[in-house]
Amino acid sequence: MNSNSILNNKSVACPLDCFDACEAIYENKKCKGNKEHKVTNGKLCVNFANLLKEDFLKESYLNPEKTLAKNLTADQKIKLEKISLDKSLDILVEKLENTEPSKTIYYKGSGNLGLMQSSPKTFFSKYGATFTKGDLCEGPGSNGLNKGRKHSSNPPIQNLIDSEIIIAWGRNFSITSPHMYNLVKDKTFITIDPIKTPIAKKSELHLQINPKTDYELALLLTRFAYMEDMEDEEFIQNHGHGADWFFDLAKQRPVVSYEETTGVSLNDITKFYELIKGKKVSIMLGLGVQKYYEGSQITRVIDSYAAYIGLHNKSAGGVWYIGDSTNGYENKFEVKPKKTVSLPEVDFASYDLVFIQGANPVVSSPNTQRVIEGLEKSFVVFYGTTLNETSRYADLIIPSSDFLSKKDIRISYGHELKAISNVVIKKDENTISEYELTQYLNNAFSFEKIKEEDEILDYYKNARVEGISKIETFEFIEEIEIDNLYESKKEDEYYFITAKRKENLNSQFNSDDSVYLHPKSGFKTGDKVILSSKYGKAFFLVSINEDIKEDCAFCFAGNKNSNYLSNHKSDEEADSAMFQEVLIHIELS
Ligand SMILES: Nc1nc2c(c(=O)[nH]1)N[C@H]1C(S)=C(S)[C@@H](COP(=O)(O)OP(=O)(O)OC[C@H]3O[C@@H](n4cnc5c(=O)[nH]c(N)nc54)[C@H](O)[C@@H]3O)O[C@H]1N2
Ligand SMILES: Nc1nc2c(c(=O)[nH]1)N[C@H]1C(S)=C(S)[C@@H](COP(=O)(O)OP(=O)(O)OC[C@H]3O[C@@H](n4cnc5c(=O)[nH]c(N)nc54)[C@H](O)[C@@H]3O)O[C@H]1N2
Ligand code: SF4
Ligand SMILES: [Mo]
Repeated sequence: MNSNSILNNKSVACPLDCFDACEAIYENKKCKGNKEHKVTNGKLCVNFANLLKEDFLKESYLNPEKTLAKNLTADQKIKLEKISLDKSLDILVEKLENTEPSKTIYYKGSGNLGLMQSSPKTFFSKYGATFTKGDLCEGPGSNGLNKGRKHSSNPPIQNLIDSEIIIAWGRNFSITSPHMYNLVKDKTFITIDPIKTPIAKKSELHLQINPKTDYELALLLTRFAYMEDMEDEEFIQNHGHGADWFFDLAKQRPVVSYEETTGVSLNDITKFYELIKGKKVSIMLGLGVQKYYEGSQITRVIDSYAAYIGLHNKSAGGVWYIGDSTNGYENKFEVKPKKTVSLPEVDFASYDLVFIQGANPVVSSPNTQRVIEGLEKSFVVFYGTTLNETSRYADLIIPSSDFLSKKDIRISYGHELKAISNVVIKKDENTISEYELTQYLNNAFSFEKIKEEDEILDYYKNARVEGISKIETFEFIEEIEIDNLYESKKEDEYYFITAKRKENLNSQFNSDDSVYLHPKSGFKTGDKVILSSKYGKAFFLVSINEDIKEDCAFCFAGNKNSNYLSNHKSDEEADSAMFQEVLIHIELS
């Protein structure tokens, strides 16, 4: 807990969806990174700077022709109808009153990760709206961790700082958590990734694995761990269930057979053990391993490997993922929605009223064509801080107050420090915060009000959460059933990889819309191509890059066209997206 920030009423939490959850200090009309916040360590990043430059929404609009684009031309602007905030709220209430509640969908994204973003849930649940379940992000992986050890919390940040070797496994560590990386940048790194990412280039060893073969690599590593006498008997005896079964899985195939399927040489596995043997090891696990149908199983195999070599419950090292940041806290926004649908599978067309908060599904959700067709067929309310590709399809646009003018608190999915947000700029009277909107709607429907904002925030500020990463019992995975993409992939098909980019935060800020291919693809930089999959197709400009694995096509997350290709079905267990469970074709356009 960062006690300094509680006293300092000029602190501001970065609201962006990022592991670091930094805290800034607002002084003389400027934000500076808080030096007292251990992870922020006095620095902010390019995305925070982008956020400060945003053209925040200050007006409500009706959009009769659904033509409100991000960069409005003069012509388009004329078609928009500016209305007062009061009018927009009246329309919202009237729409809610005249819609059968279960035909209203409450769709919340992760444009702002402050806890107060959850307050509208309390209204929509009492009202009876359909909610989403699962996510576009970490769902399968969290589910896999939960199945093995009943939680998905990260160890304390000090464990990372005290480790000697850090394995970035399907995680773009230096880009997606730049401040956490800064705390440990002088350690020895190993990277497991099909792409030569910046962290791969800084690593002692890069295992350039074939996509969706991480569970095979984990089994191979388990085999070697046994040969190296590295199993942690103490942990297995005291906390483990099914370690023998798990080891049997690892023994089922000849060791050499893994070389071809994973693309990792046995030589490199030997090097891997030379590096980690006798060392304090951390695994920074990322989204990359689990963007697949069996993402939960894959993650659980990796975590079982980590348990086998004894990374859990130690005073240094451990396994980090997108941690469950709310673990150990009471939920002040507890809701029991009557009806839920899986987030990636939402069919907007089947709702009469769509309420979108803090999200940009036209870019972020899989199967863009399907998303757009759905939005065109229903009445869409967009509640956000900026216009985006989704607000173009909104009938009603309601501006949310920006992060500098509403109170909030962030707890992080990367570490245990909190960041507190105070009101440092007076809010624009034409905007409304999530908390205010909730109270307004509760009032309009004569529902019970939620607690005072300060009371909610004080609870989160003062609550102390400790010892949540301890693993009491560990259930090793005992059975694996995974369909390999390499078995269905035809010669002329590509794996489709997407990963985050330094200069943008998911769909926020400017995107890079190219497709990156290896020189051996035969395409040239500047070629115009059509990428197609079972789910859709789109045009891209090619950029040739040696860092991409040969049979992979790579796009940065936030690319405006990439989700035309992705699979909108849910993964096997977590109602979540599986962006990479797809194979694609490329042709010149
Ligand atoms: N700058 C910046 N930071 C961000 C974000 C951002 O948009 N921009 N987004 C934030 C959000 S919402 C999240 S959830 C986190 C996510 O943070 P990360 O987990 O780091 O997410 P990705 O960038 O998707 O990184 C996934 C990595 O996995 C690799 N990969 C892909 N397929 C496979 C595979 O089959 N096996 C293996 N081993 N690797 C694979 C990719 O090449 C990529 O390097 O980052 C957060 N931080
Ligand atoms: N192909 C592919 N697709 C992906 C990913 C990938 O790796 N590959 N990554 C996925 C991941 S990990 C994630 S987390 C999702 C993220 O996808 P989304 O949940 O759609 O998040 P953002 O793109 O950040 O959407 C942000 C929108 O939220 C609004 N917003 C910002 N701040 C506030 C606020 O304070 N209040 C309100 N009401 N609105 C606000 C802004 O208008 C902004 O346009 O994308 C997913 N999509
Ligand atoms: S590193 Fe992440 S949390 Fe920190 S300022 Fe940048 S976007 Fe915000
Ligand atoms: Mo995410």
